[in-house]
Formats: sequence, structure tokens, C-alpha cells
Amino acid sequence: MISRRNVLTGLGASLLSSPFPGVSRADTAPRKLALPPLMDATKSGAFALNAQHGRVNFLGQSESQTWGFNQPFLGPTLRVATSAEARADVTNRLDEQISVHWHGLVIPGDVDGGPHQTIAPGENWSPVLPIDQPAATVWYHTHTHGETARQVYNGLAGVLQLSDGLDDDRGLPSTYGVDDLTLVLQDRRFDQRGRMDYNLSMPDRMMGFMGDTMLVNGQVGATAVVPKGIVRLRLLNGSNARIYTLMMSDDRPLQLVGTDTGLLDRPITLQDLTLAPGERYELLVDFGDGGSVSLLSGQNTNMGMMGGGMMGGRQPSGPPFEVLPFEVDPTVVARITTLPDDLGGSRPDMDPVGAHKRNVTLDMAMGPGMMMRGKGNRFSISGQAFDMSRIDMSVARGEMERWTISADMMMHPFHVHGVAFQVLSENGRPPKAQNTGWKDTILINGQADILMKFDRPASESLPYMFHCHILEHEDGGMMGQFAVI
Ligand SMILES: [Cu+2]
Repeated sequence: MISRRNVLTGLGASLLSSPFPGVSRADTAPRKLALPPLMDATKSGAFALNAQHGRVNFLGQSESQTWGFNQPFLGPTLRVATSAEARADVTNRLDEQISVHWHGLVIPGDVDGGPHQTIAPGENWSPVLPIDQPAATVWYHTHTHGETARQVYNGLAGVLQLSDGLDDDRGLPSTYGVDDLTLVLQDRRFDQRGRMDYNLSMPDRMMGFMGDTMLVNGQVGATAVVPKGIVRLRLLNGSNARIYTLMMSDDRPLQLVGTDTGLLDRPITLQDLTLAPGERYELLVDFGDGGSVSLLSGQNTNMGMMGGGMMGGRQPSGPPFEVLPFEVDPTVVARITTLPDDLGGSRPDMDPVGAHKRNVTLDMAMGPGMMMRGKGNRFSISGQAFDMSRIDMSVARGEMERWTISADMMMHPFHVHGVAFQVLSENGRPPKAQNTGWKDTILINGQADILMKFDRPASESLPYMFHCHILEHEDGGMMGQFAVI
């Protein structure tokens, strides 16, 4: 039997028959991919989340102990209106503190759900979210200082759709679970008995956790069944550290229609899409030819100069692996069969003149002694590891900010709370096409300049965070906090 470690790299050879060699497909998974249950709060303006224990049999072997919101693993897809208050009601039925951060919602610091807003076991948190931003696919996840990686891994994450009800006018597919698919991409490891495993080795702590088994919406080996026509894929990278390079197995184009925090003005045709932890992208894929096809990903390439010698054996190699196979159901008539040309969204085009400039460097402590350092000072931002009691900066509300973010050694997905930003440049050049829409997370591969304006307040006692979204890096100290006053 193929070793677990080799499962991902061994996929190419048997791409369309068994996506996970060594894991018997018949025993492992529901045949058809299930979507998270939809919780539509657009009319009521209220939703409840209960963080709870669960048990899931992922591989048809032993059950894993998991966490979820309202269900055993992960949470429902919340749908809320784009310009209305949403009343959240979060109850913690676990036995340790958690938080719920609304990643992508541009809301004040006092309801943002960061590490200063933990919910103790048995307690309840009921923030009112004053939502006023365009339609987008955002998400929610726990954000407890030092524990985010393990808690998200256990299952405390879900998707949140901001909906304005205008997708019909735009010509966008919008029937949940039929032609509008929410896809949460995560990689996991399992022990010999098939139980989900999160034991970090030293390389895991340095590079971030890499699994060897692909989960989509918490399922292993499932197939998405789609109508013959155009289907919308709302992708969330909910992995701790893996960066996906997505493409279709027959190279059919990906039509990019939405980025982290909003729809584009018109589709952008791509052959492949990079999806870093924390990012969301919305794609249209045409299944009109009726043929079976798979969504693939290239191997994780985030090894940088550390990949070869030091972290031996972890150098990315091998063919693309299968993320999700698609099967067309010819009996289901697709509602949309032609690509829309006007999406009604926008691309940011703000004026950088006069913006307040800051430099942000994402640091990994390297060299002798690296392995000896304790948790909390291995990673830092601009030379300082995260400290709950230190406010790193104060930003003037309503003023333009231009941040130059630099990373060496590895790529780091950089997330800023409380804002949607424009990517001005990447390594001195215009941004990649996929980064020309509104973003809240940007994969820093060298250097990027971002431009933004904070319209919502955040106090020094309930500040916003900025951090690497490789969760082991975030927990290790690659995070800072700021007030907007
Ligand atoms: Cu990082």
C-alpha cells in the first residue's frame, strides 16, 4: 500500500479512476459531493452558530473526533444581505475558548471576532454586524491567539455569502448546490486507523501544515454532479498552509468573476488560478460539452530556498493531483449556457497620491538556533512577534494607506482585517490578473504594494489584525494589530 506521504504526489498516474490510491473509493465517501447546508438569513437578518464536538468517518475506517458549527465538521453556508444588519448568535459548546472572525466583512473592530473577543466554554457571543458592502463570498473561522491552526483544522470554519439578490440580472448561476457550488478546499492527514491527525513536526511548524489527502467540503473522494452548462464555483482555501494552483484536467478555461471581496466588472479568462490560504475566488466553468473533467492542482510550490536540503524530501515534485472530479448530469437543464459579459462589479482604481506609506516585512527567524526557539518568537512582522498587549500602529479613519509588504524565504498570504484593498503592484509590476479585483488577502511572493482606506473604527482594546494566513505562522507570531481612530 502506498504510504500516506506519497498519496498526493502519486495521484497523476491514476487521475480519473481513483483519486486517492491506497484509499478505496467505494468505502470512503458519498458518491456525490454534498454542499454545506445553506442557512439563508437574508430575510430574517439573524443566524445562530453552535460550536460543537462531532465524529466523522472520513475514510471508511475509524471515526475522527472533529469540531463544527451546527454539525460535526465545518459549518453551514451563511447567506446574509449586502446592506443590512445581521444579528449573529454564537454559542461555544466546546471545552476551550474560541472566537469567530468574519473574514472579509468590512465591519468595526468591536464585532470583528479577533483574538481579543474569545468566547469561553458554555458562553454566548451575540454581535450585531452592520453589513454594507458589495456581494461577495467571504468566510468565518475561529481566531484564538496561538490556537487558530489546530482549531480551524478541527473544523471551525464556514462560508458566508453576501447576497444582493441580483445574480439573475447579472446572468450568474445562483441555484445553491445545482449550478452554484460552494467548495471548501482543505488538506488533511490521517493516522493508520483513518483518524484525522494534527501532530506537527518541526518542518510543519516552519513551513505550515501539509496534508496528504484532499477534502472538499469535508469529504474525501466525492464527485461534483453538475448540469450541462455554466456552473459557478465559489472556492475557499480553508487549508492551514497549502497553496493550490488550480486548473481543469482538459485545460478548459476558468472564467474568473469574483475575488475575495467582490465581483469583477467582467470575466477574466484564466488557464490556472493560484489559491492561497484565506483567499476566495469565484469562477465560471462551462460544462456544456457534457464530458467528465476534473479540477486539478499543481503541487504546493511554497518551499522557496528551504525546500531542498534543509527540509529534505519536501521539495514539490510530481504531476498535478486531483482536487475534485465533475460529472455532468444531462437530465438537469442548466439555467445559464452563455458567459455573462457585464458582471456589474468593479475593479479598484484608487488614487495612491498622498497615501500614508508603511513597510511591512514578514519575517521567519532563520539560521542557528531557529529550531530551539519557543513558540511565539519564531515568526514576526517587521521584527516583532505578535503581542496581545501591544498595539503596533494606529491608522487614521478615512485616510488612504499604502503598505509595501515584503516576504523572503517563503510566500506568505497576507490578510488585513476591516478592509477591502487594491493591489497596486507585485514586485514593481502591475498585479497578476487574478489580483486586479477587490482583495482582503494577497499572496506575497517577494513584494506587493496594496492601497486601502479604513472606513470602520477599531479601538485599541478591540483592534484589527494583520497577519500571515498560513495558520502555523500566524500562531507562531506572524501577526500584528492596529487601531483605526
Ligand atoms: Cu506565513
